[in-house]
Amino acid sequence: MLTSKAADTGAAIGTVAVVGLGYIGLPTAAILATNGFDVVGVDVNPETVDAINNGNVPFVEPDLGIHVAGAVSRGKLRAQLETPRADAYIVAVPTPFKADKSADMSYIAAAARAIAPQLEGGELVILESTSPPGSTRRLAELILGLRPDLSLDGRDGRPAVLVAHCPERVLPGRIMIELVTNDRVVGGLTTEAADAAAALYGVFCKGEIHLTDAATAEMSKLVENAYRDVNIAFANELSVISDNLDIDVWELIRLANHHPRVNILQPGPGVGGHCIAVDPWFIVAADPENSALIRTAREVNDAKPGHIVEQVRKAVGDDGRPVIACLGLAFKANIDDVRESPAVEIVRRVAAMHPAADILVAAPHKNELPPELAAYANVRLTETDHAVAAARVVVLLVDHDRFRDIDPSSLEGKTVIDTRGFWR
Ligand code: SAJ
Repeated sequence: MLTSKAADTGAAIGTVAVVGLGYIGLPTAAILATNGFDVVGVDVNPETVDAINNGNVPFVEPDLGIHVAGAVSRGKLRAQLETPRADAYIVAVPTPFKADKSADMSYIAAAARAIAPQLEGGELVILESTSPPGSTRRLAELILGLRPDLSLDGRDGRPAVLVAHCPERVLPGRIMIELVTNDRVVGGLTTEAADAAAALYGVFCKGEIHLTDAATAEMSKLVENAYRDVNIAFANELSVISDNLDIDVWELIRLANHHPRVNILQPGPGVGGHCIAVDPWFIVAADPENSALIRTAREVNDAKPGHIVEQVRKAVGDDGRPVIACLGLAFKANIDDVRESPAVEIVRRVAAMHPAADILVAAPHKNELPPELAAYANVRLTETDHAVAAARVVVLLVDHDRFRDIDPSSLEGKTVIDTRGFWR
């Protein structure tokens, strides 16, 4: 495998358009602007565009606000609804899954349709969105279908558009650090495209940049997240077995991890977020017959919220009007992202199961309930201390730092369901 640190060639690119200003696109736009590029961020949401142009970040991510505010005030970053002409395009739009768990490629297709008319030849188009194998080639085919005057390699005298995949690998909550420090995998449809993309990332990425073909780069991202999903599923399966055997799973894992070659992850209420809970399905969809382990891990993790709901049902018992505190909604600690969050799913199912209950939700990073919970009259967003004080059953769903302030004595006499081993 080739390794590139060719940061200098990134200088050929002046303007970068980042299409999709979400959890990945906006940090990438901000870091490029901080490193001297003229960056135009594109998003379909006018509120996102307005927020960014005012120097604000429409979601919680440490240190991102400083980068965005600084870049906007220096005139290096602006946001708009229309896709502009640029030297390089980075596509960071969502790839949700459809009802059959296959990838919804419509956002990528829309980005391709918006980019195609702007191209003159010589541009670099990078797909960052996590995508099933073959997606980068499909993106290129879409563009070239609309622009038969262009090519991927300059053959037949048609100017080349360089197309590559560079999957993001940053951890929410540490995005601004990991954008710089993580290694990156860059897969080109041509070696020229891979080199050009590596040069662009090399401007701000201090990790190694590993070059490969586009399909391998696509698969490597999916495999990383499937690897983690399988390992979390192992921990979650252990937690259910341990509950049935009346064993403390946290103690069990702590002891097992003293073995030099064992490193079991932590059980929780389930696996959320838009990555680990989604990406493994793209592998399953690509080869259903040979992905039994990956599919089963997804099923084990998706079943974990049901196990917690059952614990709540037992804790409530025959109390006709229970007060239940649910602490946290995000898919993990110290962020506000509730996409695929098992915490939201658990609260929703508890609300449906106990219509007469008073369900007090404490979510320190949110000032309103997500729509799927706002629909329930028995669910209210409230202060953490009030929720804990009023409830008989306390369900810890997310290990936010804020919950460390809860006075342990306020939990006395209550049934505590600690899905994260937070109070061990
Ligand atoms: N979780 C557990 N137990 C654990 C670790 C995690 O239950 O021991 C749960 C979390 O609570 C959360 C879910 O798993 O609900 C996912 O959290 P995470 O911290 O493992 O990962 P993400 O989704 O925030 O970010 C992942 C990262 N991928 C890997 O670590 C392989 C990140 O590097 C990727 O960039 C990101 O997915 C992505 O965008 O794909």
